[in-house]
Amino acid sequence: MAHDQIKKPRVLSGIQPSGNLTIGNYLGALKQWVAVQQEYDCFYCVVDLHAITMPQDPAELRQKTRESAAMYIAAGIDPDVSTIFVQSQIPAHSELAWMLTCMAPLGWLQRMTQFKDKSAKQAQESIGTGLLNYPSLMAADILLYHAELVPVGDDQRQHLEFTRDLAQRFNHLYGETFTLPSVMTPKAGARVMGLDNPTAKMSKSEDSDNHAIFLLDELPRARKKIMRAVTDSRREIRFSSDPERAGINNLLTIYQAISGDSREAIEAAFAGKGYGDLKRAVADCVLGTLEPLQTRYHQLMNEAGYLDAVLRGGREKAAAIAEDTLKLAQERVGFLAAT
Ligand code: AQP
Repeated sequence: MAHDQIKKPRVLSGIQPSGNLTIGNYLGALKQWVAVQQEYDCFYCVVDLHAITMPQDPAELRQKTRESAAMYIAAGIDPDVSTIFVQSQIPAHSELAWMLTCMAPLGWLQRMTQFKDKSAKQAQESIGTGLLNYPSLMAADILLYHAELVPVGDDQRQHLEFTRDLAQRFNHLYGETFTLPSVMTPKAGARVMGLDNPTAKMSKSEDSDNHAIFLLDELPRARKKIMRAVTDSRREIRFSSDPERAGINNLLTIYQAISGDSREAIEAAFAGKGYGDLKRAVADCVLGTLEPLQTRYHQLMNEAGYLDAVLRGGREKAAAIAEDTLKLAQERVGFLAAT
């Protein structure tokens, strides 16, 4: 077999179009996606079915779905190399998710940190059961493509464990069907914290002015947010796991994730300097990332028909694989095939 015909192992990951993408989404997910796209056969989806586990405005959801796909490309995903698609356009995701939901133990789902955090913010009677079943849908996304690797931020590790457990359960009950995926998280930037509250994860749907750097923030605004980031009353610039130093640690981590420098080199570079110097340096490297990304984003949003063509091609390619896996799973479970 010629070298270029050897099948590459597969990668799958996605981001919810539940708001504007943040520097957390970029450092935790997108940057890793770009890094693996030559080595793996990558499938990147905009997970709109996941987004509706929380209330969404329909027009805004449609708009954010397009914007997210465009942001994948602007961040460096090459649609000629990787497959980009919209989750809800492939019904196999919902169909396999139902089968997996039926075999997902309630106790496993109730233990998920994301469910506990997000449900705690709502009145009990208004929590949609989709929020509880979110990990079963995520398992379906991954298992449909026999993905071997799933590049995500730290907050999704638990859902990956759940996916492996559920795949094992299915394989045990019905015979070898699914590939067990491994998680991949970045060395730095796996959990970017809120600038206004560095003990909470930076989230795109958090409703607070100085919380997140959005990838489409105007550059002066992004700089201002960093200069206003919550720190502490000490002076030393060092990486630390002390919760009281979470603000400085977060800024250093963002700097490390973007610069690629070692912790030792960064601490040495900031020795004897003040928090203002650190903030200015973080702002410079964040803006250095945002500027080219925003230019590419606006270019391709202005190119009529381009994004639709990418998503159409992605859907066709992804659907063929997903439908095959779904058919196999349906057969294993005992569904009567249509004739
Ligand atoms: N703060 C973060 N640091 C590092 N990685 C992060 N990710 C999210 N926030 C951070 C990673 O981005 C990918 C997409 O996440 P998602 O949109 O599917 O869901 P999420 O993890 O719940 O992200 P958000 O931004 O917090 O969304 P909302 O506010 O809608 O819940 C994942 O790989 C995630 O780990």
